[in-house]
Amino acid sequence: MLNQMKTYQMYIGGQWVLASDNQTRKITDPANGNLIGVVPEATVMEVNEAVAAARNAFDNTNWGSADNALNRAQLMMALANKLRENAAKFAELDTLNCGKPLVESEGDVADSANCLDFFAGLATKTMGETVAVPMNMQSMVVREPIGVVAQIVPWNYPLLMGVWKIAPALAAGCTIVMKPSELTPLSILELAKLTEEVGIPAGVVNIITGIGEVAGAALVNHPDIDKIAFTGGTDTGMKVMTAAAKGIKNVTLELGGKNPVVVFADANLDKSAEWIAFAGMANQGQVCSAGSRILVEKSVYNEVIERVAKIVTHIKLGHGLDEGVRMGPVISKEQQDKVMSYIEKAKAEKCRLICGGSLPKGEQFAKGNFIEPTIFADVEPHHTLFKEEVFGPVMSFTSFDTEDEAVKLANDTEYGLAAGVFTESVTKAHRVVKQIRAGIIWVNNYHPTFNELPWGGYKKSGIGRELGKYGIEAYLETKQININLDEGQLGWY
Ligand code: TXE
Repeated sequence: MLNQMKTYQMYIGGQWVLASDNQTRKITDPANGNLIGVVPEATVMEVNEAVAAARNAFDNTNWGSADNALNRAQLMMALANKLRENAAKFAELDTLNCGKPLVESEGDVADSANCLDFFAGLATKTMGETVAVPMNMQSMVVREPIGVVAQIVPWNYPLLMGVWKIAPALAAGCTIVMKPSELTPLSILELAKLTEEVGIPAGVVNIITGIGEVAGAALVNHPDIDKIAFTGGTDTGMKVMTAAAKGIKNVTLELGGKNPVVVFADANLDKSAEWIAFAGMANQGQVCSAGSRILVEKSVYNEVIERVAKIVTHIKLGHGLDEGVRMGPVISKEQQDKVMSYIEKAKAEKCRLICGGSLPKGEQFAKGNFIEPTIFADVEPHHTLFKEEVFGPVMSFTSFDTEDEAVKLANDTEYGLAAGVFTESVTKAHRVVKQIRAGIIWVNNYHPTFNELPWGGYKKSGIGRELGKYGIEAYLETKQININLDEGQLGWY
């Protein structure tokens, strides 16, 4: 058990540093408000230093060269193994810092280590092509690392979202300046220590801690950044994309979702109900792919609500480190207020409250940002709850009559990240999957994802894909080379 509050430093150019003005930020446990760490609050000066260190490592060392690919792969596998050796510490730290149940953090740490191994495998498999062209030319296409990348990650998966970005960038041969969320920087700072221990060279991975409006904005606007990778809220994503546009920078965005889960009457309800509850309530609903809009065929509508509500009302709420807890607090008081304002709005708009809807009572919840897992029924497309991402433990239920109506409701959103379909009919499942405009679709399950597969959204859910072979693409440039095989003159002038 980590019970000692630690003071952290940022990692820039292989050095552990404080902010130049010595400003710090207190990091607290969202379950009880306890102080768990103090981190520097970066100024623009440290952002500039971190970018300079990354630029130097990219421009003046062989880190990104093809000669070094095997070394990069080996370093990444060493990092994966170090992470596994320290898995218990990392899981506990993420639970303390962001509130999620320990079983979820343990899964995140295991996924993070596997993600490093997966991309280590790709580090030595960057391949171009030769292309048959006219004019007696030998033409080829080669792939090269994109350069210095700015990576900005949110607080809902502090370690995993960081590794999803660090791993493909390292494999491609890029150098990195990462800014974790100001709310959850601890596990990424601990990971930086491991990068140092395994011998990833100074300047390749740089971590700055600070707020979005200062450190994040300075980073994405920095002229020496070649690419920005961002995961976070849609409004912030727009700002990041604006900065990318001003600098003509390559950008990938992983933003929000208002993800539909379509439940047909022929679904196996014994098996489906738990997946549906998990879709909406995992990680306190603070998941970009959370299945928060449950669309149910009318003949089983009440039965599905009843079954899911029964599961949800029995979720054990508490500190994520406590035995059996499956729901912790939301990340902050601000997030708690935001979620509660959505609950109040749903009540005011006359959505039917099935369960939850309040802050839980009891001494153990008094100092944390807990919210009762909440379900509303009879939520219509014009209701706020149907349209806006809540990012909290709140699910809405809506009924439909026909398959066409189900597809229409599923696509009635500005987002397109994920969706679920529950049916025992394989043909129906395929028909519906084909028509839903989303980047990830689960059939008869929800949430499992794999390092081998692309992750990202349609519509306002983002641009580009992380993970899989698609994930490394985001960190590679493409170069056309034409070699003249003709010995003669050009003969143009
Ligand atoms: O996220 P922000 P917030 C959604 C969710 C949530 C809402 C707001 O709906 O309620 O976003 O959360 C950095 N330039 N998601 O405000 O601000 C910031 O420091 C550069 C969905 O906490 O998007 C942090 O590191 N960077 C999401 C990161 O952006 C800036 C996960 C994300 O924070 C910046 C989290 C700026 N101007 C929230 N301003 C998902 N897709 O999973 C902030 N940041």
